[in-house]
Amino acid sequence: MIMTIQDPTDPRQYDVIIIGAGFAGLYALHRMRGMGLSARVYEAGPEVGGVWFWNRYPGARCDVESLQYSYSFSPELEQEWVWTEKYATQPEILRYIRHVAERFDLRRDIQFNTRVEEAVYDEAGARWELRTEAGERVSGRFCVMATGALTVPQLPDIPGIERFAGKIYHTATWPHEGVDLSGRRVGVIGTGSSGIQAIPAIAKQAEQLVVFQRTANFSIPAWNGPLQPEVQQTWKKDYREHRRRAREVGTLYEFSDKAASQVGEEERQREYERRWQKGGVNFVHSFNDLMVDKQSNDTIAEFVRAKIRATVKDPQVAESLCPKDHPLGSKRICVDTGYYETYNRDNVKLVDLKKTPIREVSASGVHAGDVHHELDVLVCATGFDAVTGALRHIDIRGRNGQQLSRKWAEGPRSYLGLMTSGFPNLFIITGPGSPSVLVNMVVGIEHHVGWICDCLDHLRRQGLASIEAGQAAEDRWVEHVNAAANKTLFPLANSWFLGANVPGKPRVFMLYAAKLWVYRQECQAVADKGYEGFTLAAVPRPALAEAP
Ligand code: N01
Repeated sequence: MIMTIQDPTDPRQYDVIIIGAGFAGLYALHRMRGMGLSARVYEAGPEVGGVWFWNRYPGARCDVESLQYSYSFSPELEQEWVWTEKYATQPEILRYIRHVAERFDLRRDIQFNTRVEEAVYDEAGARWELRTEAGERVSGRFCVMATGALTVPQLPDIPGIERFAGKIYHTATWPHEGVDLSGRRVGVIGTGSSGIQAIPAIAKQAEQLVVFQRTANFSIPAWNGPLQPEVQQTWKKDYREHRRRAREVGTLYEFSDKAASQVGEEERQREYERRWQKGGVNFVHSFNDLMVDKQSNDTIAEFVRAKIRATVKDPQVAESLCPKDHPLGSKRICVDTGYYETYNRDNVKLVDLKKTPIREVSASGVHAGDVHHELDVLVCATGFDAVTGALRHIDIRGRNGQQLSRKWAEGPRSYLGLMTSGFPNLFIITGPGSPSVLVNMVVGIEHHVGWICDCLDHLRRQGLASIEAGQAAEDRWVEHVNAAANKTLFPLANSWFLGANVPGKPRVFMLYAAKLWVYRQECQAVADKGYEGFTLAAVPRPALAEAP
Protein backbone atom coordinates (compact mmCIF):
# COMPACT_ATOMS: atom_id res chain seq x y z
CA MET A 1 0.00 0.00 0.00
CA ILE A 2 1.21 3.50 -0.77
CA MET A 3 0.55 5.98 1.95
CA THR A 4 1.39 9.56 1.09
CA ILE A 5 1.53 12.54 3.37
CA GLN A 6 -0.26 14.69 0.83
CA ASP A 7 -3.33 16.34 2.35
CA PRO A 8 -6.16 15.41 -0.04
CA THR A 9 -8.06 18.59 0.80
CA ASP A 10 -5.11 20.76 -0.22
CA PRO A 11 -3.71 19.84 -3.61
CA ARG A 12 -0.82 22.22 -3.19
CA GLN A 13 1.00 20.12 -0.60
CA TYR A 14 3.52 17.66 -1.89
CA ASP A 15 6.14 15.34 -0.57
CA VAL A 16 8.70 16.93 -2.86
CA ILE A 17 8.83 20.16 -4.81
CA ILE A 18 11.39 20.20 -7.60
CA ILE A 19 12.47 23.48 -9.14
CA GLY A 20 13.58 23.22 -12.77
CA ALA A 21 12.66 20.88 -15.63
CA GLY A 22 16.04 20.35 -17.24
CA PHE A 23 17.99 17.09 -17.20
CA ALA A 24 18.10 17.18 -13.36
CA GLY A 25 14.50 18.06 -12.59
CA LEU A 26 13.08 15.53 -15.05
CA TYR A 27 15.13 12.68 -13.69
CA ALA A 28 14.35 13.66 -10.08
CA LEU A 29 10.64 13.65 -10.92
CA HIS A 30 10.85 10.27 -12.61
CA ARG A 31 12.68 8.66 -9.70
CA MET A 32 10.67 10.25 -6.90
CA ARG A 33 7.35 9.44 -8.51
CA GLY A 34 8.62 5.88 -8.89
CA MET A 35 9.13 5.80 -5.11
CA GLY A 36 5.48 6.58 -4.60
CA LEU A 37 6.12 10.16 -3.51
CA SER A 38 3.96 13.04 -4.61
CA ALA A 39 6.24 15.36 -6.53
CA ARG A 40 5.66 18.52 -8.54
CA VAL A 41 8.06 20.39 -10.77
CA TYR A 42 7.97 24.17 -11.20
CA GLU A 43 9.65 25.45 -14.33
CA ALA A 44 10.11 29.10 -15.29
CA GLY A 45 10.16 28.35 -19.02
CA PRO A 46 7.30 27.16 -21.22
CA GLU A 47 8.96 23.83 -22.02
CA VAL A 48 11.28 21.16 -20.63
CA GLY A 49 15.02 21.34 -21.37
CA GLY A 50 16.53 23.93 -19.02
CA VAL A 51 19.79 25.23 -20.45
CA TRP A 52 19.08 23.36 -23.70
CA PHE A 53 15.77 25.13 -24.08
CA TRP A 54 17.26 28.62 -23.77
CA ASN A 55 20.71 28.43 -25.41
CA ARG A 56 19.84 28.45 -29.12
CA TYR A 57 22.51 30.74 -30.52
CA PRO A 58 23.88 29.83 -33.96
CA GLY A 59 26.27 26.89 -33.69
CA ALA A 60 25.10 25.76 -30.21
CA ARG A 61 25.98 22.15 -29.54
CA CYS A 62 27.34 20.02 -26.73
CA ASP A 63 31.04 19.27 -26.44
CA VAL A 64 30.49 15.92 -24.75
CA GLU A 65 29.86 13.20 -27.33
CA SER A 66 26.15 12.49 -27.88
CA LEU A 67 26.40 8.82 -26.93
CA GLN A 68 27.69 9.88 -23.52
CA TYR A 69 25.65 13.03 -22.94
CA SER A 70 22.40 11.19 -22.29
CA TYR A 71 20.55 9.43 -19.49
CA SER A 72 21.71 5.98 -18.43
CA PHE A 73 18.71 4.97 -16.31
CA SER A 74 16.77 3.27 -19.09
CA PRO A 75 18.51 0.62 -21.24
CA GLU A 76 15.53 0.72 -23.65
CA LEU A 77 15.79 4.48 -24.07
CA GLU A 78 19.52 4.40 -24.78
CA GLN A 79 19.11 1.56 -27.28
CA GLU A 80 16.20 3.10 -29.14
CA TRP A 81 17.30 6.73 -29.34
CA VAL A 82 19.43 7.40 -32.44
CA TRP A 83 21.92 10.29 -32.39
CA THR A 84 22.79 11.78 -35.74
CA GLU A 85 26.09 13.54 -35.01
CA LYS A 86 29.18 12.91 -32.91
CA TYR A 87 28.40 16.10 -30.98
CA ALA A 88 24.67 16.82 -30.87
CA THR A 89 23.26 20.22 -31.76
CA GLN A 90 21.04 22.11 -29.33
CA PRO A 91 17.86 21.23 -31.31
CA GLU A 92 18.72 17.53 -31.26
CA ILE A 93 19.39 17.53 -27.50
CA LEU A 94 16.13 19.37 -26.90
CA ARG A 95 14.30 16.79 -29.04
CA TYR A 96 15.84 14.08 -26.87
CA ILE A 97 14.78 15.75 -23.62
CA ARG A 98 11.24 16.24 -24.97
CA HIS A 99 11.16 12.60 -25.97
CA VAL A 100 12.15 11.59 -22.43
CA ALA A 101 9.40 13.80 -20.97
CA GLU A 102 6.81 12.11 -23.23
CA ARG A 103 8.13 8.60 -22.89
CA PHE A 104 8.04 8.68 -19.09
CA ASP A 105 4.84 10.74 -18.96
CA LEU A 106 6.52 13.50 -16.97
CA ARG A 107 4.62 16.55 -18.19
CA ARG A 108 1.53 15.92 -16.08
CA ASP A 109 3.53 16.76 -12.95
CA ILE A 110 5.28 19.84 -14.33
CA GLN A 111 3.91 23.35 -14.07
CA PHE A 112 5.47 25.50 -16.80
CA ASN A 113 5.77 29.28 -17.02
CA THR A 114 6.06 29.36 -13.25
CA ARG A 115 9.03 31.06 -11.70
CA VAL A 116 9.58 30.33 -8.02
CA GLU A 117 10.54 33.55 -6.26
CA GLU A 118 10.64 32.49 -2.64
CA ALA A 119 11.22 29.29 -0.67
CA VAL A 120 10.85 29.54 3.09
CA TYR A 121 11.31 26.74 5.61
CA ASP A 122 8.46 26.56 8.09
CA GLU A 123 10.08 25.05 11.16
CA ALA A 124 6.86 24.34 13.01
CA GLY A 125 5.39 22.44 10.11
CA ALA A 126 8.78 21.15 8.90
CA ARG A 127 7.83 22.06 5.32
CA TRP A 128 9.15 24.25 2.56
CA GLU A 129 6.64 26.93 1.63
CA LEU A 130 7.14 28.30 -1.87
CA ARG A 131 5.73 31.36 -3.56
CA THR A 132 5.71 31.80 -7.33
CA GLU A 133 6.01 35.02 -9.31
CA ALA A 134 2.24 34.93 -9.89
CA GLY A 135 1.66 34.68 -6.11
CA GLU A 136 0.71 31.00 -6.05
CA ARG A 137 1.71 29.16 -2.87
CA VAL A 138 2.72 25.53 -2.65
CA SER A 139 4.49 23.48 -0.06
CA GLY A 140 6.59 20.38 0.11
CA ARG A 141 8.24 18.37 2.84
CA PHE A 142 11.38 18.38 0.70
CA CYS A 143 12.61 20.88 -1.83
CA VAL A 144 15.00 19.89 -4.62
CA MET A 145 16.84 22.65 -6.43
CA ALA A 146 17.32 21.39 -9.99
CA THR A 147 18.03 24.93 -11.09
CA GLY A 148 21.20 24.29 -13.10
CA ALA A 149 24.71 25.70 -12.99
CA LEU A 150 24.44 27.92 -16.08
CA THR A 151 21.01 29.46 -15.80
CA VAL A 152 21.35 33.17 -15.12
CA PRO A 153 22.83 35.08 -18.09
CA GLN A 154 25.44 37.69 -17.28
CA LEU A 155 25.17 40.92 -19.29
CA PRO A 156 28.27 43.10 -19.58
CA ASP A 157 28.30 46.28 -17.57
CA ILE A 158 29.58 48.59 -20.31
CA PRO A 159 28.93 52.35 -20.20
CA GLY A 160 26.27 53.41 -22.69
CA ILE A 161 25.08 49.92 -23.64
CA GLU A 162 21.48 50.96 -23.03
CA ARG A 163 21.86 53.62 -25.75
CA PHE A 164 22.65 51.12 -28.52
CA ALA A 165 20.05 51.62 -31.26
CA GLY A 166 20.53 48.20 -32.87
CA LYS A 167 19.49 44.85 -31.45
CA ILE A 168 21.27 43.29 -28.45
CA TYR A 169 21.10 39.54 -27.91
CA HIS A 170 22.60 37.31 -25.23
CA THR A 171 23.59 33.85 -26.45
CA ALA A 172 21.67 32.26 -23.55
CA THR A 173 18.39 33.99 -24.40
CA TRP A 174 18.57 33.81 -28.17
CA PRO A 175 15.18 34.48 -29.85
CA HIS A 176 13.33 31.25 -30.54
CA GLU A 177 12.30 32.38 -33.99
CA GLY A 178 16.00 32.84 -34.90
CA VAL A 179 17.74 35.99 -36.08
CA ASP A 180 18.52 36.79 -39.70
CA LEU A 181 22.01 38.27 -39.61
CA SER A 182 22.51 38.43 -43.38
CA GLY A 183 23.68 41.85 -44.52
CA ARG A 184 24.14 42.98 -40.92
CA ARG A 185 27.18 44.37 -39.13
CA VAL A 186 27.48 42.23 -36.03
CA GLY A 187 29.63 42.62 -32.93
CA VAL A 188 30.26 39.69 -30.56
CA ILE A 189 31.48 40.35 -27.02
CA GLY A 190 32.95 37.27 -25.36
CA THR A 191 35.09 34.36 -26.43
CA GLY A 192 34.13 31.54 -24.05
CA SER A 193 32.48 28.29 -25.20
CA SER A 194 29.36 30.10 -26.43
CA GLY A 195 31.25 32.81 -28.33
CA ILE A 196 33.70 30.33 -29.84
CA GLN A 197 30.81 28.21 -31.15
CA ALA A 198 28.73 31.17 -32.33
CA ILE A 199 31.50 33.20 -34.04
CA PRO A 200 32.15 30.82 -37.00
CA ALA A 201 28.40 30.42 -37.58
CA ILE A 202 27.71 34.17 -37.39
CA ALA A 203 30.68 34.96 -39.67
CA LYS A 204 29.04 32.88 -42.40
CA GLN A 205 25.83 34.93 -42.24
CA ALA A 206 26.84 38.47 -41.35
CA GLU A 207 28.16 41.07 -43.73
CA GLN A 208 30.78 42.06 -41.17
CA LEU A 209 31.68 40.56 -37.83
CA VAL A 210 33.71 42.31 -35.14
CA VAL A 211 34.81 40.10 -32.23
CA PHE A 212 35.60 41.91 -28.97
CA GLN A 213 37.95 39.65 -27.05
CA ARG A 214 38.88 40.36 -23.43
CA THR A 215 40.64 37.04 -22.73
CA ALA A 216 41.94 34.67 -25.38
CA ASN A 217 40.79 31.12 -24.72
CA PHE A 218 42.16 27.71 -25.62
CA SER A 219 40.01 25.89 -28.15
CA ILE A 220 40.39 22.41 -29.59
CA PRO A 221 38.85 21.32 -32.89
CA ALA A 222 35.78 19.09 -32.54
CA TRP A 223 36.11 17.39 -35.93
CA ASN A 224 32.40 16.90 -35.64
CA GLY A 225 30.51 14.87 -38.24
CA PRO A 226 27.67 12.43 -38.75
CA LEU A 227 27.65 9.55 -36.29
CA GLN A 228 28.11 6.47 -38.45
CA PRO A 229 25.48 3.77 -37.77
CA GLU A 230 28.16 1.10 -37.23
CA VAL A 231 29.94 3.28 -34.62
CA GLN A 232 26.64 3.79 -32.82
CA GLN A 233 25.76 0.09 -32.97
CA THR A 234 29.14 -0.95 -31.62
CA TRP A 235 28.85 1.51 -28.75
CA LYS A 236 25.30 0.39 -27.97
CA LYS A 237 26.39 -3.23 -27.67
CA ASP A 238 28.54 -2.25 -24.70
CA TYR A 239 26.37 0.57 -23.38
CA ARG A 240 26.04 -0.91 -19.87
CA GLU A 241 29.80 -1.20 -19.49
CA HIS A 242 30.36 2.32 -20.89
CA ARG A 243 27.87 3.68 -18.40
CA ARG A 244 29.49 1.81 -15.51
CA ARG A 245 32.85 3.36 -16.37
CA ALA A 246 31.32 6.81 -16.88
CA ARG A 247 29.99 6.66 -13.31
CA GLU A 248 33.61 6.44 -12.18
CA VAL A 249 35.19 9.05 -14.42
CA GLY A 250 32.36 11.28 -15.66
CA THR A 251 33.13 11.22 -19.36
CA LEU A 252 35.03 8.43 -21.05
CA TYR A 253 38.26 9.83 -22.40
CA GLU A 254 41.52 8.20 -23.20
CA PHE A 255 43.14 8.82 -19.80
CA SER A 256 46.92 8.69 -19.80
CA ASP A 257 48.99 7.02 -17.10
CA LYS A 258 52.06 9.05 -18.09
CA ALA A 259 53.17 12.47 -16.89
CA ALA A 260 54.26 15.05 -19.47
CA SER A 261 57.20 15.80 -17.17
CA GLN A 262 58.42 12.22 -17.45
CA VAL A 263 58.61 11.89 -21.21
CA GLY A 264 60.81 13.60 -23.77
CA GLU A 265 59.85 16.53 -25.98
CA GLU A 266 59.42 14.33 -29.05
CA GLU A 267 56.96 11.98 -27.33
CA ARG A 268 55.03 14.93 -25.91
CA GLN A 269 54.66 16.57 -29.31
CA ARG A 270 53.67 13.27 -30.93
CA GLU A 271 50.97 12.70 -28.34
CA TYR A 272 49.62 16.25 -28.55
CA GLU A 273 49.46 16.01 -32.34
CA ARG A 274 47.72 12.62 -32.23
CA ARG A 275 45.15 13.94 -29.76
CA TRP A 276 44.68 17.21 -31.67
CA GLN A 277 43.80 15.16 -34.75
CA LYS A 278 41.21 13.22 -32.73
CA GLY A 279 39.85 16.49 -31.30
CA GLY A 280 37.65 17.41 -28.36
CA VAL A 281 38.22 17.54 -24.63
CA ASN A 282 40.17 14.27 -24.85
CA PHE A 283 43.13 16.50 -25.76
CA VAL A 284 43.36 17.78 -22.17
CA HIS A 285 43.99 14.21 -20.97
CA SER A 286 47.12 13.76 -23.11
CA PHE A 287 49.14 13.33 -19.88
CA ASN A 288 48.08 12.90 -16.28
CA ASP A 289 49.92 15.88 -14.76
CA LEU A 290 48.64 18.65 -17.02
CA MET A 291 46.20 20.05 -14.47
CA VAL A 292 48.60 19.89 -11.53
CA ASP A 293 52.03 20.78 -12.93
CA LYS A 294 52.40 24.25 -14.43
CA GLN A 295 55.57 23.36 -16.36
CA SER A 296 53.84 20.38 -17.96
CA ASN A 297 50.86 22.54 -18.73
CA ASP A 298 53.16 25.08 -20.42
CA THR A 299 54.12 22.40 -22.96
CA ILE A 300 50.53 21.68 -24.05
CA ALA A 301 49.63 25.39 -23.97
CA GLU A 302 52.58 26.15 -26.26
CA PHE A 303 51.49 23.36 -28.62
CA VAL A 304 48.07 25.03 -29.00
CA ARG A 305 49.63 28.47 -29.45
CA ALA A 306 51.75 27.02 -32.28
CA LYS A 307 48.57 25.64 -33.88
CA ILE A 308 46.92 29.07 -33.64
CA ARG A 309 49.96 30.76 -35.21
CA ALA A 310 49.99 28.17 -38.01
CA THR A 311 46.26 28.62 -38.69
CA VAL A 312 45.70 32.37 -38.48
CA LYS A 313 47.34 34.19 -41.38
CA ASP A 314 47.70 37.64 -39.83
CA PRO A 315 50.52 37.29 -37.24
CA GLN A 316 49.18 40.11 -35.07
CA VAL A 317 45.72 38.61 -34.94
CA ALA A 318 47.23 35.19 -34.23
CA GLU A 319 49.23 36.63 -31.33
CA SER A 320 46.12 38.24 -29.85
CA LEU A 321 44.31 34.90 -30.10
CA CYS A 322 47.10 33.07 -28.22
CA PRO A 323 46.08 32.61 -24.57
CA LYS A 324 48.97 33.54 -22.29
CA ASP A 325 47.45 34.45 -18.96
CA HIS A 326 46.11 31.12 -17.71
CA PRO A 327 47.05 27.44 -17.93
CA LEU A 328 45.21 25.33 -20.51
CA GLY A 329 42.15 23.74 -18.87
CA SER A 330 42.11 26.12 -15.89
CA LYS A 331 39.23 27.88 -17.66
CA ARG A 332 36.69 25.56 -19.22
CA ILE A 333 38.35 24.31 -22.41
CA CYS A 334 36.46 25.18 -25.60
CA VAL A 335 35.73 22.85 -28.51
CA ASP A 336 35.12 24.42 -31.88
CA THR A 337 34.39 24.00 -35.54
CA GLY A 338 36.63 26.29 -37.57
CA TYR A 339 37.08 28.94 -34.86
CA TYR A 340 40.64 30.07 -35.54
CA GLU A 341 40.15 29.71 -39.33
CA THR A 342 37.27 32.21 -39.07
CA TYR A 343 39.79 35.01 -38.48
CA ASN A 344 41.15 34.47 -42.01
CA ARG A 345 37.85 35.62 -43.48
CA ASP A 346 37.72 39.09 -45.01
CA ASN A 347 34.51 39.97 -43.15
CA VAL A 348 35.88 39.18 -39.67
CA LYS A 349 37.87 41.49 -37.45
CA LEU A 350 39.31 40.85 -33.98
CA VAL A 351 39.47 43.66 -31.43
CA ASP A 352 41.89 42.81 -28.64
CA LEU A 353 40.39 44.50 -25.58
CA LYS A 354 43.63 44.02 -23.64
CA LYS A 355 45.22 46.53 -26.05
CA THR A 356 42.17 48.62 -26.86
CA PRO A 357 39.53 48.36 -24.11
CA ILE A 358 35.90 49.21 -24.79
CA ARG A 359 35.30 52.79 -23.73
CA GLU A 360 31.59 52.92 -24.35
CA VAL A 361 28.72 51.78 -26.47
CA SER A 362 26.90 54.46 -28.43
CA ALA A 363 23.70 54.35 -30.46
CA SER A 364 25.64 53.31 -33.55
CA GLY A 365 28.21 50.88 -32.20
CA VAL A 366 31.10 50.13 -29.89
CA HIS A 367 34.00 52.47 -29.18
CA ALA A 368 37.17 50.51 -28.35
CA GLY A 369 40.54 52.27 -28.03
CA ASP A 370 40.37 55.07 -30.60
CA VAL A 371 38.17 53.22 -33.06
CA HIS A 372 34.41 53.36 -33.38
CA HIS A 373 32.93 50.13 -34.74
CA GLU A 374 29.60 50.75 -36.45
CA LEU A 375 27.21 47.89 -35.69
CA ASP A 376 23.61 46.83 -36.33
CA VAL A 377 23.59 43.93 -33.89
CA LEU A 378 25.47 43.27 -30.65
CA VAL A 379 25.74 39.67 -29.43
CA CYS A 380 26.73 39.21 -25.79
CA ALA A 381 28.37 35.82 -25.36
CA THR A 382 29.26 36.97 -21.87
CA GLY A 383 28.39 33.90 -19.86
CA PHE A 384 26.51 33.31 -16.64
CA ASP A 385 26.29 34.03 -12.96
CA ALA A 386 27.31 30.40 -12.72
CA VAL A 387 26.79 27.62 -10.17
CA THR A 388 25.19 29.79 -7.46
CA GLY A 389 23.35 32.31 -9.71
CA ALA A 390 20.00 30.52 -9.92
CA LEU A 391 20.01 29.89 -6.17
CA ARG A 392 20.89 33.53 -5.45
CA HIS A 393 17.92 34.63 -7.55
CA ILE A 394 15.39 32.80 -5.38
CA ASP A 395 14.79 34.16 -1.89
CA ILE A 396 15.62 30.98 0.03
CA ARG A 397 15.21 31.19 3.79
CA GLY A 398 15.99 28.34 6.15
CA ARG A 399 15.81 27.92 9.90
CA ASN A 400 15.45 31.17 11.89
CA GLY A 401 14.74 33.03 8.66
CA GLN A 402 18.37 32.81 7.56
CA GLN A 403 18.76 33.78 3.90
CA LEU A 404 20.85 31.50 1.73
CA SER A 405 22.30 34.46 -0.20
CA ARG A 406 23.44 35.97 3.13
CA LYS A 407 24.89 32.71 4.34
CA TRP A 408 26.81 32.43 1.07
CA ALA A 409 27.86 36.09 0.91
CA GLU A 410 31.54 35.11 1.24
CA GLY A 411 31.13 32.11 -1.05
CA PRO A 412 28.97 29.00 -1.11
CA ARG A 413 29.20 26.51 1.78
CA SER A 414 27.75 23.04 1.53
CA TYR A 415 28.20 19.52 2.78
CA LEU A 416 28.98 17.13 -0.10
CA GLY A 417 27.62 19.80 -2.45
CA LEU A 418 24.17 18.37 -1.71
CA MET A 419 22.88 20.26 1.34
CA THR A 420 23.77 23.30 3.41
CA SER A 421 23.42 23.64 7.18
CA GLY A 422 20.49 25.68 8.43
CA PHE A 423 18.37 24.55 5.47
CA PRO A 424 16.83 21.18 6.39
CA ASN A 425 15.31 19.05 3.65
CA LEU A 426 16.67 21.30 0.90
CA PHE A 427 18.70 19.37 -1.66
CA ILE A 428 20.79 20.90 -4.42
CA ILE A 429 21.57 18.94 -7.60
CA THR A 430 25.09 19.50 -8.96
CA GLY A 431 25.50 22.46 -6.65
CA PRO A 432 28.62 24.18 -5.32
CA GLY A 433 30.98 21.87 -3.45
CA SER A 434 30.26 18.97 -5.84
CA PRO A 435 32.12 18.13 -9.08
CA SER A 436 29.16 19.66 -10.98
CA VAL A 437 30.29 21.15 -14.29
CA LEU A 438 33.74 19.55 -14.02
CA VAL A 439 32.20 16.25 -15.09
CA ASN A 440 29.61 15.13 -17.64
CA MET A 441 26.54 16.87 -16.22
CA VAL A 442 24.13 14.03 -16.96
CA VAL A 443 26.33 11.58 -15.07
CA GLY A 444 26.66 13.99 -12.14
CA ILE A 445 22.90 14.59 -12.11
CA GLU A 446 22.07 10.89 -12.08
CA HIS A 447 24.45 10.38 -9.18
CA HIS A 448 22.97 13.21 -7.13
CA VAL A 449 19.37 12.21 -7.80
CA GLY A 450 20.21 8.62 -6.86
CA TRP A 451 21.84 9.74 -3.59
CA ILE A 452 18.88 11.96 -2.70
CA CYS A 453 16.38 9.18 -3.46
CA ASP A 454 18.34 6.72 -1.32
CA CYS A 455 18.35 9.31 1.45
CA LEU A 456 14.57 9.85 1.22
CA ASP A 457 14.08 6.10 1.27
CA HIS A 458 16.25 5.84 4.37
CA LEU A 459 14.24 8.53 6.14
CA ARG A 460 11.03 6.78 5.21
CA ARG A 461 12.18 3.37 6.39
CA GLN A 462 13.44 4.82 9.68
CA GLY A 463 10.26 6.82 10.23
CA LEU A 464 12.24 10.05 10.04
CA ALA A 465 11.10 13.23 8.43
CA SER A 466 14.01 15.61 8.31
CA ILE A 467 17.69 15.76 7.40
CA GLU A 468 20.07 18.68 7.76
CA ALA A 469 23.78 19.11 7.10
CA GLY A 470 25.74 19.57 10.34
CA GLN A 471 27.85 22.69 10.74
CA ALA A 472 31.07 20.85 11.62
CA ALA A 473 30.73 18.42 8.71
CA GLU A 474 30.06 21.31 6.37
CA ASP A 475 33.12 23.22 7.60
CA ARG A 476 35.30 20.16 7.06
CA TRP A 477 33.84 19.64 3.58
CA VAL A 478 34.46 23.24 2.54
CA GLU A 479 38.11 22.91 3.66
CA HIS A 480 38.38 19.63 1.81
CA VAL A 481 36.98 21.20 -1.39
CA ASN A 482 39.40 24.13 -1.10
CA ALA A 483 42.32 21.80 -0.53
CA ALA A 484 41.38 19.75 -3.61
CA ALA A 485 41.26 22.92 -5.75
CA ASN A 486 44.59 24.13 -4.40
CA LYS A 487 46.29 20.97 -5.62
CA THR A 488 45.32 21.90 -9.17
CA LEU A 489 45.97 24.78 -11.55
CA PHE A 490 42.30 25.88 -11.51
CA PRO A 491 42.87 28.79 -9.08
CA LEU A 492 45.36 30.35 -11.54
CA ALA A 493 42.64 31.53 -13.94
CA ASN A 494 40.05 34.27 -13.61
CA SER A 495 37.24 31.92 -14.52
CA TRP A 496 33.55 31.58 -13.82
CA PHE A 497 34.51 28.51 -11.75
CA LEU A 498 35.74 31.13 -9.25
CA GLY A 499 32.96 33.62 -9.84
CA ALA A 500 35.57 35.98 -11.33
CA ASN A 501 33.28 36.98 -14.23
CA VAL A 502 30.62 38.55 -12.00
CA PRO A 503 31.55 41.90 -10.45
CA GLY A 504 31.37 41.68 -6.65
CA LYS A 505 31.02 37.89 -6.52
CA PRO A 506 33.42 36.38 -3.94
CA ARG A 507 36.44 34.70 -5.49
CA VAL A 508 36.00 31.13 -4.31
CA PHE A 509 36.57 27.99 -6.35
CA MET A 510 33.03 26.61 -6.26
CA LEU A 511 33.58 23.06 -7.50
CA TYR A 512 35.02 19.87 -6.05
CA ALA A 513 38.02 19.06 -8.22
CA ALA A 514 38.54 15.43 -7.11
CA LYS A 515 37.94 12.49 -9.42
CA LEU A 516 34.28 11.54 -9.72
CA TRP A 517 34.82 8.05 -8.29
CA VAL A 518 36.48 9.56 -5.20
CA TYR A 519 33.53 11.88 -4.69
CA ARG A 520 31.03 9.08 -5.18
CA GLN A 521 32.84 6.96 -2.61
CA GLU A 522 32.79 9.85 -0.15
CA CYS A 523 29.04 10.36 -0.63
CA GLN A 524 28.41 6.62 -0.32
CA ALA A 525 30.53 6.34 2.83
CA VAL A 526 28.51 9.11 4.49
CA ALA A 527 25.26 7.31 3.63
CA ASP A 528 26.61 3.93 4.74
CA LYS A 529 27.45 5.41 8.14
CA GLY A 530 23.84 6.45 8.68
CA TYR A 531 24.33 9.85 7.00
CA GLU A 532 27.31 10.79 9.07
CA GLY A 533 27.63 14.54 9.57
CA PHE A 534 23.92 15.11 8.98
CA THR A 535 21.28 15.51 11.68
CA LEU A 536 18.29 13.27 11.09
CA ALA A 537 15.13 13.92 13.04
CA ALA A 538 11.66 12.55 13.50
CA VAL A 539 9.73 15.79 13.65
CA PRO A 540 6.20 15.31 14.96
CA ARG A 541 4.61 15.11 11.53
CA PRO A 542 3.42 12.19 9.43
CA ALA A 543 6.44 10.40 8.00
CA LEU A 544 7.02 10.00 4.28
CA ALA A 545 4.93 7.68 2.17
CA GLU A 546 5.59 4.01 2.79
CA ALA A 547 7.79 2.27 0.28
CA PRO A 548 5.71 0.75 -2.51
O1 N01 B 1 30.58 32.02 -20.92
P1 N01 B 1 32.10 32.27 -20.39
P2 N01 B 1 30.06 31.03 -22.05
N1 N01 B 1 33.64 42.78 -21.67
O2 N01 B 1 31.93 32.88 -19.05
C1 N01 B 1 33.67 37.69 -21.83
C2 N01 B 1 29.12 25.96 -20.96
N2 N01 B 1 28.91 25.89 -22.40
O3 N01 B 1 28.61 31.24 -22.19
O4 N01 B 1 37.26 35.61 -19.93
C3 N01 B 1 34.26 41.93 -22.49
O5 N01 B 1 32.91 31.07 -20.52
C4 N01 B 1 34.57 36.84 -20.99
O6 N01 B 1 35.86 37.41 -20.90
P3 N01 B 1 36.82 37.01 -19.64
C5 N01 B 1 30.58 25.70 -20.66
O7 N01 B 1 30.70 25.06 -19.43
C6 N01 B 1 29.14 24.70 -22.99
O8 N01 B 1 30.90 31.12 -23.27
O9 N01 B 1 35.94 37.09 -18.41
N3 N01 B 1 34.18 40.61 -22.42
C7 N01 B 1 34.52 35.53 -21.78
O10 N01 B 1 35.34 35.59 -22.91
C8 N01 B 1 31.11 27.11 -20.62
O11 N01 B 1 32.34 27.26 -19.98
C9 N01 B 1 29.02 24.60 -24.33
O12 N01 B 1 37.87 38.02 -19.68
C10 N01 B 1 33.42 40.11 -21.45
C11 N01 B 1 33.06 35.51 -22.24
O13 N01 B 1 32.59 36.84 -22.19
C12 N01 B 1 29.98 27.82 -19.94
O14 N01 B 1 28.81 27.26 -20.53
C13 N01 B 1 28.66 25.70 -25.09
C14 N01 B 1 32.73 40.93 -20.54
C15 N01 B 1 32.20 34.65 -21.34
O15 N01 B 1 32.63 33.34 -21.41
C16 N01 B 1 29.96 29.30 -20.12
O16 N01 B 1 30.33 29.61 -21.46
C17 N01 B 1 28.43 26.90 -24.46
C18 N01 B 1 32.86 42.31 -20.69
N4 N01 B 1 32.26 43.16 -19.85
C19 N01 B 1 28.56 26.99 -23.11
N5 N01 B 1 32.06 40.11 -19.68
C20 N01 B 1 29.33 23.31 -24.95
O17 N01 B 1 28.98 22.26 -24.49
C21 N01 B 1 32.33 38.85 -20.05
N6 N01 B 1 33.14 38.85 -21.13
C22 N01 B 1 30.15 23.35 -26.13
